[in-house]
Amino acid sequence: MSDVGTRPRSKVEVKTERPRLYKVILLNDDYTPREFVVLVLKGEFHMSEEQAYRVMITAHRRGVCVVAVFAKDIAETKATRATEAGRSKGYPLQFTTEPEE
Ligand code: TYC
Repeated sequence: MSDVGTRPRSKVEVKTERPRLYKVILLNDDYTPREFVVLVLKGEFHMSEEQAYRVMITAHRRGVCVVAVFAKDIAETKATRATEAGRSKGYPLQFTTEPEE
């Protein structure tokens, strides 16, 4: 018999890192109507009226509000679509993304 399988092997440790999540951030502006911001949040981020209103009013008062976190490509797609929804109506509404710590 050969010694196949009896020698100690050096183990290769495989570490998979969880992909980073990205925040979608809503920015305040002086022109987009509040109701329209709520509409976009409900449509693109599947929020209830109450959740959407809370996020909108937080951005209105503080300048920015985190809407939700997603994998990078999903966050970017949603931010682009939501920003485009405002643009198509002539509003300067903006959504950006940034990585979570
Ligand atoms: N500040 C806007 C207004 O007074 C409403 C608004 C809220 C716009 C939140 C953008 O992210 C925003 N009409």
